[in-house]
Amino acid sequence: MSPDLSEEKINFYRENGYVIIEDFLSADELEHWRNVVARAVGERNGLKMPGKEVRIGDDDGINEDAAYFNNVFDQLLNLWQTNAEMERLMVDERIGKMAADLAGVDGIRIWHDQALIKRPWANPTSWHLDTPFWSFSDRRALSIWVALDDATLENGCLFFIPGSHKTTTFENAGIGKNMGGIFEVYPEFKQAKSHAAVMKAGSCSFHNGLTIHGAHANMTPGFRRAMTCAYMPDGNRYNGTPNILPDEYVATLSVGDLLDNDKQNPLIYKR
Ligand SMILES: O=C(O)CCC(=O)C(=O)O
Ligand SMILES: [Fe+2]
Repeated sequence: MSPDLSEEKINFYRENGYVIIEDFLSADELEHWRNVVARAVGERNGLKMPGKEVRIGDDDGINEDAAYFNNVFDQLLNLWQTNAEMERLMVDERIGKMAADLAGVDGIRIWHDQALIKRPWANPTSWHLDTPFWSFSDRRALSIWVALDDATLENGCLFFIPGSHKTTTFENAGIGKNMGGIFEVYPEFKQAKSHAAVMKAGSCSFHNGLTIHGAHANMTPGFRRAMTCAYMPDGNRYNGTPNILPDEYVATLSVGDLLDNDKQNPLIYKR
């Protein structure tokens, strides 16, 4: 893994709101990431995130929408908090530097990591924005998405609407059943052409949290595994949305407070 991004990659990201880095991981690194993800996910016994008693598939029976969402992907958050090997992968300063260079910021904190595993025949991930879900509001926030399997048109690769990050706001459509719901929020993109982020295993993409993105259904009997991490530029303040913050931490926060708790949001890179 090299932390140095070319000027061309950075410019592409700024212009389009996403960029693909081919061969981000070497073959050995990919093997290690796959093993760590498998171990970290296995240890959870279906627990989605530390601090909240929600298990994968728990709410399947509640209604049809929950059952649909549960078959978009298995989503396990903040694996870095429950697995030491995952923590080592996620706090890697080299990745922090890449994120900081792309975002054009001086410091990067982990917002949350997540393994996103599309099972065989999984539902599509409807078009959405990320940042509006989060507890801070920063147009520069971004995520890395590392392909642990080849991400193909058949098994559910990501798609982006190039340039959408420049004008979207913090209004969102949920990741529900309506694949194109976001285009009712942003009708100016109804005619936009999407870009399919087909990637080999070990490659990654970075995307701005305000870039409209989604993913295909998995039309194959194989898995489409991804390890992702969302990043908050250092210096952000609480906007009143609890998102994934533990209840005890939220109870101590007022709107406008600095989000600088290293146990929850470690600073992984500082210029
Ligand atoms: O992997 C997917 O299907 C969706 C990923 C996504 O929305 C994200 O990483 O922000
Ligand atoms: Fe997303």
